Amino acid sequence: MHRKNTTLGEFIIENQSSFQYSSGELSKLINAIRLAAKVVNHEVNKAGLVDIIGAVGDTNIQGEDQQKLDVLANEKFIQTLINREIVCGIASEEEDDFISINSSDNQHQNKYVVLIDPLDGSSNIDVNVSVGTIFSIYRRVTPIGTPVALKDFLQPGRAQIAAGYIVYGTSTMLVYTTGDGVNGFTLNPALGTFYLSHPNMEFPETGKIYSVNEGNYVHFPQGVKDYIKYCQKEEGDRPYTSRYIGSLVSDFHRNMIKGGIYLYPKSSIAAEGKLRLLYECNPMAFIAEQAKGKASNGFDPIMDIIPTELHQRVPFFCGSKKMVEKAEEFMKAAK
Ligand code: P6P
Repeated sequence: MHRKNTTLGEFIIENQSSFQYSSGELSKLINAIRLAAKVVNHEVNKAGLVDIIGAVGDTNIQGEDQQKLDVLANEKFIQTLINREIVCGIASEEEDDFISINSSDNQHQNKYVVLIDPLDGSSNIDVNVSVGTIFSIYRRVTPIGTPVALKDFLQPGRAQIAAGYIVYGTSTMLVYTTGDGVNGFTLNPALGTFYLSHPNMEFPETGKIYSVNEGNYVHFPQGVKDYIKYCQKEEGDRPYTSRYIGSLVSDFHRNMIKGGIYLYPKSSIAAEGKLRLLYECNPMAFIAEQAKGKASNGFDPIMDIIPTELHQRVPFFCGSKKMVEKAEEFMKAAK
């Protein structure tokens, strides 16, 4: 059991040896993410005070209006990771293609790639509702010493060596796993230090919260419609409560603490759903499974999907194990 109030820095050092690839580079990588999280947190917390709110007038490859904080968060995480000379490549929701990092003196010697959604839930920025950052870390599969390639990023979620998120909410938390459980650290803004506040986080096996954008109900597949009606039925432990923040990180975080399920299904208006496999669903699925929860596309585990494109989307069902399994039952029955 980890000691509460350990700082994130102490935790990384204390647990480095338990990580099978413990060469110190992963520790440096997590520390780089910690630094970038503090920088972005500072900007998010004062967004209303300076002219940083609002769209920059561009759209990203997703066709979504880029909010200024999206662009800033993207720049801060990329710059911090490049400066630390730990990764050989980065993919981001805000970048059309992956970034190959060839620091002059070490000629592609770094062995990790990072995939990020720098600011998830950005539609919430202008209305002061919590947003988040999601990250996913893999070892490269192409030879060290060569430029990173697309196949280094198109790895199934099972191959992740670490994943986590930062939620910029009433407090700022960094939650991550390296495959040995999930731990949550809360930032003390006065000290700029993350402290272990939520050791060994686990999803309750079931819960009473379902998170889905019911505005899309008429467009959902029959199995999803049937599951939503099941959640609303006066029977047994139901009706459940509907809670949908519009920020995956925030809905996921609340559901992991209280028990619940998050769904972003495919629909007649979103053929494969909205969420991106590589830098949203895979990292959240790694965390979910490490926290004894479950994550699927309604039928099969998210982390078993073999990626084909950098920004591909997948339907996403994630949360308390028994709730995801019940939703999958409805999906299979309606198939
Ligand atoms: P909708 C944010 O853009 C996001 O990717 C998730 O964080 C969030 O859960 C979802 O999209 C909200 O999408 O279509 O319900 O507004």
